[in-house]
Amino acid sequence: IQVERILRDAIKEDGFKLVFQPQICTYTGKIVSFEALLRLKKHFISPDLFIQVAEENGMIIQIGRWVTEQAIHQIARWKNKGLPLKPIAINFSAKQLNDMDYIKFLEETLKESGVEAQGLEIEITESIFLDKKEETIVFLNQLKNLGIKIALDDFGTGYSSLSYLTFLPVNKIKLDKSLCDKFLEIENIAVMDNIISLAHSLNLEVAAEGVEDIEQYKRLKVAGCNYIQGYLFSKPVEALEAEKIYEDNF
Ligand code: G
Ligand code: G
Ligand code: MN
Ligand code: NA
Repeated sequence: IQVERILRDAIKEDGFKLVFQPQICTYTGKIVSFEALLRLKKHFISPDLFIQVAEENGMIIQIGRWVTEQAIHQIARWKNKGLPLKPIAINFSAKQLNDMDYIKFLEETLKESGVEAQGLEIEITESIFLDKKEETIVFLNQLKNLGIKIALDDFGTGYSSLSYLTFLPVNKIKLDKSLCDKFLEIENIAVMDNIISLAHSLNLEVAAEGVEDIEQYKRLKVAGCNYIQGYLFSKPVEALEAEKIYEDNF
């Protein structure tokens, strides 16, 4: 109930902010994109908790639109400063499928902001296929037709089989931190190699999340992992700091 009140206030009083974590290309060592992560300005409540509450009480619809709009505005600001386009990825909760006009809202916000669809990426998790498989595929195809890239987040934590990847309209998988950590153990390297080759054979790009360790990074690179994201390179940072990293990273 308390979290609910905090969220309600945050919606009314501009109490949210986005922080940005860079994703690095293992081949060039350069930043290719950022993931936007939601924070409460005035409270140290974990997003894991407040997102869950927002999903349960339906506030995620409004919050999800705010995140979408802010991410697009950030892309527009960077674009207007003459910085080269680096997409921003946002997290999309399964509950947001109930937002019937989301696609229209997205299209209009992109248009009003003068941002091309390639500037935005959307991260979904497998849980989105749990109850509404058909609807989800329709939704993902609408995003795809707009030119928005889709990433399957938290890969390796769920129940899904690799065969999912053959029919889902996704462009990228993001290997979950728990999976990447296991790759530090020698006996799991073959598993990592095979997941990455399989993804590549399906024309999917692969990002590794939660990379904190240089050895892990090197192994992921050898395995052909396209991108890494994690504290090794940067934690999620405020927009201005992201912009600084951005400029230093041409
Ligand atoms: O930094 P991290 O603690 O930000 O995020 C914790 C969890 O909250 C992750 O699973 C992340 O995907 C989720 N999350 C962070 N920001 C958002 C958001 O804007 N929307 C949704 N749906 N989930 C988010
Ligand atoms: O959206 P997703 O569920 O993938 O959220 C990513 C989560 O991982 C966020 O909570 C983010 O803050 C966190 N994170 C990003 N990099 C690292 C890292 O290197 N180590 C740890 N422990 N967490 C990370
Ligand atoms: Mn994510
Ligand atoms: Na993840």
